[in-house]
Amino acid sequence: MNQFRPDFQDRNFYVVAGGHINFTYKVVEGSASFLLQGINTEVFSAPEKIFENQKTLQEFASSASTTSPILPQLQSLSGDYKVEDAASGVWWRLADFVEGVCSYDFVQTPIQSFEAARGYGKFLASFISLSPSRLQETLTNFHNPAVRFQQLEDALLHGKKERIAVAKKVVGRLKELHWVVEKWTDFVTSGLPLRVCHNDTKLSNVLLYQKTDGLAFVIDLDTTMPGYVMYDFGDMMRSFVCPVKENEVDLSKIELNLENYRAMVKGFLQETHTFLTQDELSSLNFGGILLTYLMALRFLADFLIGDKYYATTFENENLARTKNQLRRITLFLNNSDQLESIIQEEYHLLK
Ligand code: GN1
Ligand code: MG
Repeated sequence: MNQFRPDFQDRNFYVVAGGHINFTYKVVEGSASFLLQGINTEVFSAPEKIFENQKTLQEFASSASTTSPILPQLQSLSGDYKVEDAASGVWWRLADFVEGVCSYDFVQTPIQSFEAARGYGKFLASFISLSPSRLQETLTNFHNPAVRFQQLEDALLHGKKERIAVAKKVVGRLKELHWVVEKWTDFVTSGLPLRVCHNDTKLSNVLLYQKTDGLAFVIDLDTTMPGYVMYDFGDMMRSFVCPVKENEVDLSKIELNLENYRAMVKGFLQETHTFLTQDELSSLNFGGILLTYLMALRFLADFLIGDKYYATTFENENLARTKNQLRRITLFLNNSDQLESIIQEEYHLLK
């Protein structure tokens, strides 16, 4: 903290829980408070790329005419957006702590869905004229389902025997869904444009004002890199549309809330309809299936190798997360016509 701000006598640190990957603290200095975050370098083996991207995005946002919803990071005393602690190898970043905002694990009202989706739409819109090639790939093959499927195959070969036995049925279902990998290949080879994507558009990465549920900021730019619009729409669909947490074990509680879905589509398209191509528009719902499938593959592979990536708080949590994602996929597939019509209806209202 002293390398971001001059030494302060009465500084207090509080742990902020939430993300699966990085570690976050609220730091209070008298009447000022900050959000201090340490990057997990086991996941991000080249953290410098995150900071280069942050700088590129922040500089672009401050010079562009469209306002970006990103939460700016603060410079250290040496003028960087980071402080590297050589002893522990941890890279730190700091932002102002915004009072009166919060994030949610699942959508409670259509307004939250609309506002959060508007945030991610605004994010895409605000970087639409920044060439994606200006950004570094912070994690390679992050949303590549062929690679994620292979990671599951590897986990089935080298993972924990007793866990592989417990997950047999779930593995079978994931293999049945392998067509998602082929469909992804068709989409990306058909010439979808690369965009500056956020790539981690779960609900909790948007801050909303507590009192009004209005959009405040889009956070967590660790995975902002070149991608397809279907990734950002898809991860929203995965996390916004079923009103339960992603580790809910009671699958009967996982339902599709079409009102929240429509609000999400409305909010997202309001900000993006001017530039989305027809191909992008027709890829959106597939994005929901793709991103949910990716997470199912990743949670299960992690379960099989012993929970090395995603922090867990109860036994077999990563298996529960996988089953939860599979239930969502079934709902998306069973309601695909309706989901598609909602996109078309909302798009035509704006055109
Ligand atoms: C991780 O960093 P966090 O907790 O927002 C993951 C995402 C997953 C998400 C599932 C770098 O996000 O891809 O969708 O968990 N981020 C990384 O909750 O792997
Ligand atoms: Mg993240």
